[in-house]
Amino acid sequence: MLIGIAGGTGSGKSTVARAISRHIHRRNLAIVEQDAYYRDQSHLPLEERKRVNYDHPDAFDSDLLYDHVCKLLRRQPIEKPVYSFEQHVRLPETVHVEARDVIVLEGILVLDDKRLRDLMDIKIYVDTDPDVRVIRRILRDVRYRGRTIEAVIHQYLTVVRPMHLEFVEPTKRYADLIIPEGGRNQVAVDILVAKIRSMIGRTDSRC
Ligand code: UZR
Ligand code: MG
Repeated sequence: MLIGIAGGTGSGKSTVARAISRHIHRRNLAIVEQDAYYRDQSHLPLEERKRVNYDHPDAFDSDLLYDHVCKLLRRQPIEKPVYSFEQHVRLPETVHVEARDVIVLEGILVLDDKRLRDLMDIKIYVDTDPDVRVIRRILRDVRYRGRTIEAVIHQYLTVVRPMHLEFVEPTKRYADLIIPEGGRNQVAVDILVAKIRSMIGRTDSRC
């Protein structure tokens, strides 16, 4: 089965995915991050790479992501790309991911692609207030993605926010479930875990 988890930057998508994975055995669950499928920008000089719009659906290699999700659902392993947020490039190494009963696909725009939506058994939108999201985003990008506070705020106001309103937020309408506050919402995580447990072992083929 495929579970899609969408939501704005800093909403807690990865945290929900990790919270689920703590309760489901590793042999039954694999997590795929849409972030890993950012297009390689190595053909551009570094200064230009920084100006690419990474919050637009075109920033992702959607065909490769769709192909990999299909492979996993067909019980074939994939080599998941590794993306560098510092360099804005796809790194030479990959991560081997084995097919599992449950595939969790998380990322800002996973509900934007109709092909992916049609494969999903459960569509989730993590809905967290924008002030909380932007604070989390500043802390994360400064700590882990080598940015300055000024750069994060500038990018947020000029690109991240408008793209969120245009492309991310509208996909909420496709969600089966809207989870407020992400991974700290223990009730939502418990309900999802119970649902997933009840579906493990079920097989069908869609692609
Ligand atoms: P999440 N992103 C970068 O900052 N640099 C890149 O090279 C690629 C992506 C950001 C992207 C988006 N936007 O808001 C965020 N910008 O990663 C999505 N600007 O990741 O959902 O984990 O926040
Ligand atoms: Mg994340």
